[in-house]
Parts: sequence; C-alpha cells; structure tokens
Amino acid sequence: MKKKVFYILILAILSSCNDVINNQPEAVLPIPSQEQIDWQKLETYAFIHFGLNTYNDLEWGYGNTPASTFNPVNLDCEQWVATLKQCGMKGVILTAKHHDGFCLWQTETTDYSIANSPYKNGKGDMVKELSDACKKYGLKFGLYLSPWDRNNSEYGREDYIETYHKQIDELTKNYGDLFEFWFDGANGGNGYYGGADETRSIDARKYYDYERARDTILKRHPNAMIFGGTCQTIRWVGNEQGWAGDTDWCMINPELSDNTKHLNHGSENGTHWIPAEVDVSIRPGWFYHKREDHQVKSVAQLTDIYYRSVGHNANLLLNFPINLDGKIPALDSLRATEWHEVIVNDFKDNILKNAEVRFDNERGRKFKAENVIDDDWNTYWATDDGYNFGTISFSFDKPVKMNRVVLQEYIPLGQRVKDFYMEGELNGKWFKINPFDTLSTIGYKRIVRFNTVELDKLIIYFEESRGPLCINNIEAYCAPILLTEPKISRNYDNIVTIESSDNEADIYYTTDGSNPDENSLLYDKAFVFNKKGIIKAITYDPISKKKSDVTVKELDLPKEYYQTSSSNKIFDGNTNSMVYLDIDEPIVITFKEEQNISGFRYTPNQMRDASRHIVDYEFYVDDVLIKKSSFGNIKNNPIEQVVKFKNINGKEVKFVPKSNTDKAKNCGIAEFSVITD
Ligand code: FUL
Repeated sequence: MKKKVFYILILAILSSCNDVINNQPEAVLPIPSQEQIDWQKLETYAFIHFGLNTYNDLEWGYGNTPASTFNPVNLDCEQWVATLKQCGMKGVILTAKHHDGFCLWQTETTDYSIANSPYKNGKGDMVKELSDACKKYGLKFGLYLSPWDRNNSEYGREDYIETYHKQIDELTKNYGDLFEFWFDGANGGNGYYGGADETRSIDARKYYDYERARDTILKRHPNAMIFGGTCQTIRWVGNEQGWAGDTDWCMINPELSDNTKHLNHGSENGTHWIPAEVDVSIRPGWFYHKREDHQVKSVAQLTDIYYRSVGHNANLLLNFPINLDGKIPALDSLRATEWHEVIVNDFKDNILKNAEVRFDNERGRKFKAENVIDDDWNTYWATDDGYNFGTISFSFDKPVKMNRVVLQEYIPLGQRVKDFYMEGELNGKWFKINPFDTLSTIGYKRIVRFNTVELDKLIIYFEESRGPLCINNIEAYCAPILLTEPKISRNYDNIVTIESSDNEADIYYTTDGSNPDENSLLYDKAFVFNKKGIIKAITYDPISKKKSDVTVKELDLPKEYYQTSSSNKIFDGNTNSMVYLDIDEPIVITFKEEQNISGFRYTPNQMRDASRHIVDYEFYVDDVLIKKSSFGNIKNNPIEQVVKFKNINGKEVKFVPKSNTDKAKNCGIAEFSVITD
C-alpha cells in the first residue's frame, strides 16, 4: 500500500514537472492576428493593372482620357485566372480604379466608368467578371481602389470623400469575399479634376478618413488585409523592384511609415505587427505598353524576386498588365509558368527529411528539435526560458549536396531570431556556408541561397533571439542551376560588352534582330557597334545544354551622328554614372544630318535609393515643342522611360527638365538617347 502511494506521488511530481516543461514559451510582443498569419501563408498572389491607361499607353492617366477609349474586344477574365492559377498564385487583386478615376465597375458615383465605354455596350462590369472567375477557379479576390482621383472635380474637397466612401461601400458590398483591400500611397498632384486642370494637395493621413474605410471593409470582410492608409495591417516594402531586406522584421513603428529603410527592413523594436508585401510588375510598367513587349522579366529575374520576397519573410504580389486584347500576353504567361516550375523544382526533395537531428537545448519533448522536420506547421522546437540561442544539427548517412536552406519561425508567438549562421562538415572538416558572415532575421520564412556545397552534417547556430527559440520548420534542397540572361551595354566609344554572372557558361549573340541560339555568334571579347540597331544575347551551358532567356538591347544612333555639349556620362551606357542638370538646363543634341525623330529614352539613376529623377519635361525638335509631359510613377518605379511620338524631321533636339521627384534644384540623368526611324 505504502509502495503504491509512493508511486502515485512520484507520478504526480513527474507530471507536474511535465506541465512546466510542456509550457509554451511566452509570446514576444507584438504578435500577429490569426488573419495576418493566414495571409502570410498565401506567399504569392497576383496584381492586375487594367483600365483606361491600357488603351492610351499611359501609366498615370491625367483623368481626361475619354471613357469611350476603353474597348477590349476579346476580354477573357477566365484566361487570366486560369493562367495565374497555373503559376501558383493564390489570389488576384484588380485595379478597380486607378489614379485617372476611371471605374471598372457599374458605379453610381461617377459617369467616368465602364458604363460609358463601348465594352458590352456599357453593360460590362470587370469587378464582377473577375470575382466570378476567381470563385470558379478557387482563387481569392482583392481590390485596389486609388484614393487619388484625377478626374473628380471635387478631389481635395469634402464632397470627394463621400464619393470615395460610397465607392468603398459598393465594392465591399457587391462582389463576394475580399482577402485584401489596397490603398495606393500616390496622392494628390496635378490632374484634370473635372476640367479645373490644376494641382491639388491633400494631407493623406487626415483627408481620406481611413478609419471609416477600415470599418466598412472589416464589417463585411473580417479576414481582409488592408494595404496602405493609416489603418494598414500589411505594409508596402518601400520599393517596386521586387525585394524585401534580407533583414526583415514583421514589426514596424507606424509613425515611420514614410521611411524607405524602415519599410525595407521593419524593426526589431517595432510596436505593431505589420508584415511586408512586395509589389512588382512582370514588365517595367504596371500597365500594358506594346513597347515593353521585349522587356518581360526573365525566368531568372522572377526567380530572384521570389527569393528576395518570399525568401525574405514577405509576400509577393506579382503584377500582370492586361493587353489591348483583354488578355495576359502569351510571353508573360509563359515566363510566369516557367518561373513557377523552377520554384517547384527548387523545393522538390527535402534533404533534411530523414536526417538525424541533434540539439543543445530543448524545452521538453513537446517542443523537441525533431519538430522542425515533421512537416507540421503547428509543432515547433523551443528552447528553455533564458536560452535565447541554440544549436541544431542534421547528419546524413552519406554526403549530400545542397544550396538552399529554408527556415521558419512559429510566428503566432512573435518574431524572435536576430542572428544565425550555418556550417557544414565533410570528412571531419568544418566550413562556413553562409553567403555573408551572419544571417539576421527569419520570421514566417527565410530562404538562404548559397553555392552548392557537399557535406555530411549541417549545423545551424542561432546566436541571438528576442526570447527562447520557436522554430517550426527547417528544410534543405539542392536546386538545379538556372542560367541568368546576360547584360549588354555600349560605352561612349561604341564598344559593346556582354556580361554573364554564370562563369562557366558561354554567351551567344546576334545583331540582326534574330533570336540567338548556340549556333549564333560566340561572344569572346568586346566589339565595336557604331550604328543604331538591336543586339540580342543568351547565356548557354554546353554541359547541361540549358540556355537563359534572351536579353534584348535597343541601341540608338551613336555619337558619330551628332554633336552635344552635354557630358559623355549621359551617353556612356553606364546607368550608375550620373549627370545633374538644373531645372530648365537642357540637353541639346544636334545631328549632323536631318533625322526622322520619333521619340527618346531617359534613364534615371539606377543606384539603390537614388533621388532627383526628372518628373515634368519638355521636348523640342528644331525649337518646336513636340511634347510637354511628365513621367508618371517615376519616384517609386525609376526605370528607363521610353517616350514615342509621331515622326518628325529635324536636326536639333532639346530635352528640358522642368521638375524632379524631390523638389530639388537639379535633376539626375544616367542615360539619354534619341529614337529615330
Ligand atoms: C503605385 C502606383 O502609382 C502605380 O501606378 C501602381 O499602381 C503601383 C502598384 O502603385 O504607387
């Protein structure tokens, strides 16, 4: 009897210890809501930019283009959705209204809408058609509604706010479940404004009443994420190039929402859980432009974007411009589908699945280290209180090759890891396998890429964390090689250089416009190309017989054809060498012979975080003003700007900067050239 009591006592003591041991670590604040966790698990979804801009070759319509120009004849929303589903996208967000104010749905708030276009004799409703297609194909649906409205006569005044909230009301009421609502940050400036044709500025934090917008959205769509505005639950990542910082915290301090670096990286001490969304277009522009048909991002570029967004703890919102036919162009679909195949193949065989796991600290068996390879998101390896660090290793029966490691933290308890690094062991020898000295954050997901290594043991040192470790998943892969398309540039002396980042591979090129293959000209050294023309090139690996996508470089007339007093740096093919011109200080180019002039290219500074890009400009041929306009969206998306117009014969060209993105005295110019026919 006595013995039994003793055993019961021992069991009771053991199980109470177990309770303590089984206690989950305390949350490290702030933590995400369940909705934010569910959103983060989507990882990739699509943006669709479509509207009046599409039919007028514009990025930022002024608000005066006639509604009658919106005229898709073969529109097929199901084609969009089927394509996007095939690319692994989990949802679609549509630009229901862009800055030009044109509404793609049957709205009572304005005449500037699809109801006054020839599409379906004014009876069409793009929001309905796309949401129906999403339902049919099982994709989530979201909406972008630009707060800035360059058409509305009341913009900037009280009345517009009522109109805007009525639009939110219509869109949240009539089109089924929404998973995300997007408020663009571009606000105020010049516009048509019902004919006033003036500049209006507003205080975006106060003017739009985002609190009311949030209430309307969440009342009907409690799971929806809100992008932008003052009540955001997810944040802009601070650029439109497709990357989140390698250090990327889900937390920020909302009062620093205008600080680019803060948006890129978040903050360890951020007070609010507002994770990053990376928005980037598959083409240079957000809307379709025929002239960008050769600039669809390559599979290698898209793959890199994936690793620097989803692989950096952010979600990827990849934009697909719809063409004039009302379709996702064939090349864009092909690239996106091939890209998805690359991603699926990169993560096909998890090398850690059957590895032997060892660790230096474990918070009881419920939080055992093996949880990181059990394929269950809800179980995790946790360390004891006070152990804000830890080491885990994976041993293999025989040496394995790897070049990717995926790590995930159990974010319902907060984002913790601040610093970690990795080593490999082969035949008793240790070596570092980090691309950098140490790696910083993990969050929902971190994917580390490195050159292929062979090892029989992988060890990960978590050096510093904001609390005990809570790691729910670790995987490793050996992704197949992916060739990156080469870079083509021509300097001031007309020397063309083609460079590839794949050292072992060959480069082939053409100068006659045809697509290169392994039978084209082999590039072995730089060459002279002193005329106008197109150079195309690929990288080719003779062993695997794989080739990259094609790089296309359009080169305009070189220096032999003109005289100019502007610095060579503008014409040297180097997008990082800059010239700064005062406002009104022109670039003047005088051709030796009369030319058929049909446009120009301006490349702003391509360095990270560059500023002072030209916004408003004037372009003259032989002192006649040919174009007075502005580069829409150049601040957020400072890509090469190509402007084309009806040919005009002339000898002297004058390009005059009139304003820049930063209200600075002078404007930055990396490259400039004149397009001739
Ligand atoms: C930007 C806008 O100005 C662009 O036109 C585009 O819609 C992009 C997604 O957001 O801020």
